[in-house]
Amino acid sequence: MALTGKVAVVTGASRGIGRAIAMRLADEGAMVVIDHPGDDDAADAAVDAIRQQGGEAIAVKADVSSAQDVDVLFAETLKQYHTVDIMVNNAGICPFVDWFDLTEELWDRVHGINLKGAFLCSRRASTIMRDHQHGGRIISVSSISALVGGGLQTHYTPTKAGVRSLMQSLAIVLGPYGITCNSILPGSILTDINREHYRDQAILERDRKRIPLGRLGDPKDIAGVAAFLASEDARYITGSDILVDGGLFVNLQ
Ligand code: NAD
Ligand code: RM4
Repeated sequence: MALTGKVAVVTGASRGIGRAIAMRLADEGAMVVIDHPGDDDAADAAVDAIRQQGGEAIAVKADVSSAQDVDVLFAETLKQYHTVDIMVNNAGICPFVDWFDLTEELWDRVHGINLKGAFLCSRRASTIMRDHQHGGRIISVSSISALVGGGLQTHYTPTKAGVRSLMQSLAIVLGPYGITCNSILPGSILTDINREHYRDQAILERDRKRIPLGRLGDPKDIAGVAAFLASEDARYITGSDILVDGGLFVNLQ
């Protein structure tokens, strides 16, 4: 119970990696705000699952790419739990698309959710942490895609590099306030974001074989790292990132 009494906001937490992070932070004693973009049933189910384990959580509907919605997210958080100690920027989308079919509208939507969303939430959370003078943790779910390209992800990889870079710059700005800012770089984790892509067994098998640990990741593989970065044990880590990819990145030759 490393996080007893802490308040955590996790974006895009009704499913996948965000849900696993929310569950794990709640297991560690945190009160968790489950942000979702209108995924009411899944968000309510995540809240129920946390409460059944004796934890504390609420769900708030807010599209992270909208400044107004983000204001609602933090107003609800303050109303219910009075502060924010841990901000997890997790919400993200990646509709796999050929470069020549990529539209300006899709480019803007992916940037709005993945990168601007992290900006809006980090700005609000860090302002509260600074004003309440208790420090804090900002943890962003970037990606291995911050380090390498993706042929069907030309709109997406720049957002993940951007999120990682945002955490590096914020580490400098927010260090004096006792706020650490770090990124997690997951490799390939089987979730809704890539389920359709991996329906092609040939692609699934090709990617699995590239991973030295022999399997795609599970959301829980990421949740444990988020809990560590949120904990007191990670107090001297900032501006850093942790690659959680089963060895995929180093397997080049
Ligand atoms: P997912 O599709 O299961 O989860 C994405 C979540 O983001 C969903 O809960 C969705 O409702 C939410 N979301 C979408 N648009 C939103 C919006 N406008 N406002 C708020 N929430 C919104 O996929 P996932 O794999 O769990 O993805 C979570 C994060 O992990 C993403 O940022 C993704 O880029 C990153 N990531 C995933 C992988 C992977 O292989 N699955 C690898 C690296 C990084
Ligand atoms: C990740 C990474 C994964 C992919 C998801 C959608 O950042 O590129 O391989 O499955 O995005």
